[in-house]
Amino acid sequence: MTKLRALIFDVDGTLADTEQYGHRVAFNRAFADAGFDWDWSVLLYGELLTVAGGKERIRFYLQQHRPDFQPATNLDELIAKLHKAKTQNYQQLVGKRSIPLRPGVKRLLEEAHSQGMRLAIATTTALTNVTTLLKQTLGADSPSWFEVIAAGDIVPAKKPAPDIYKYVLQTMGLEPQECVAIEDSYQGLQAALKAGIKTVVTVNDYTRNDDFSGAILVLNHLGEPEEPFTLLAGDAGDASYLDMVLVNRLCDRE
Ligand code: XBP
Ligand code: MG
Repeated sequence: MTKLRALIFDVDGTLADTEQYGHRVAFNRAFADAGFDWDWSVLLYGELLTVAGGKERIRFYLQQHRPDFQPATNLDELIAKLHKAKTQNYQQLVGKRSIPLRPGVKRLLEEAHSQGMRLAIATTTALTNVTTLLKQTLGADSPSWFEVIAAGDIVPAKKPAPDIYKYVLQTMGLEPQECVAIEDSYQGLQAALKAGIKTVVTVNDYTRNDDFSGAILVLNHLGEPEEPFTLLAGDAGDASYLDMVLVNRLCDRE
């Protein structure tokens, strides 16, 4: 039996549905402002999400969908410029409080924080995107609830590589079996599993058909007392929402 010492959260798609309503919209605005007619539809963005990281995603799009595109300047510089503009657009969108947290996220984070549970974030997106979302949804001091916010280019290999999770474990001085991760996608699950961390998955519209083999629990969302989750895989006992009692129970399982 291993004692739970930390909860590690993914951000995009897990804390909030930021992909469809935040990142995708921010990319499209950056493209239009730069004079490109590239429009990432909701459907196309689902395909592009197989590549984690905004800069990596733009490069993948050009290779797959605009093979004849000839940049006027250096391609790396163009991608960096577009991504910078996209990050600014994203800040504006999230700053307007237009993207709410998913069911159960605020409740679970507040419960964990009030119990003194160690918390961390392991995400592919830029640090500034994470802190803006946290402040807007959980309050100005909420970034300080997290001992480590591991984000963006802090590790060279993004999810599904395990590097971002290994970075969190190393920084916090924890063994993987002492932690539980919360993820929403195949790429995120693979990253956590390859780091040896038990993972709860909450699916969303972009990820509900992903392969979640190896997850300890798969839910439609974390659930609330008045809004029970739907169990998609795993054993949640008689629970109808994910609270610290259930997370501790999951961690105990070998
Ligand atoms: C989600 C991602 C990110 C964002 C874009 O990361 O794949 O690439 O879509 O972020 P996670 P940037 O689920 O790990 O939070 O443009 O800032 O790279
Ligand atoms: Mg995610």
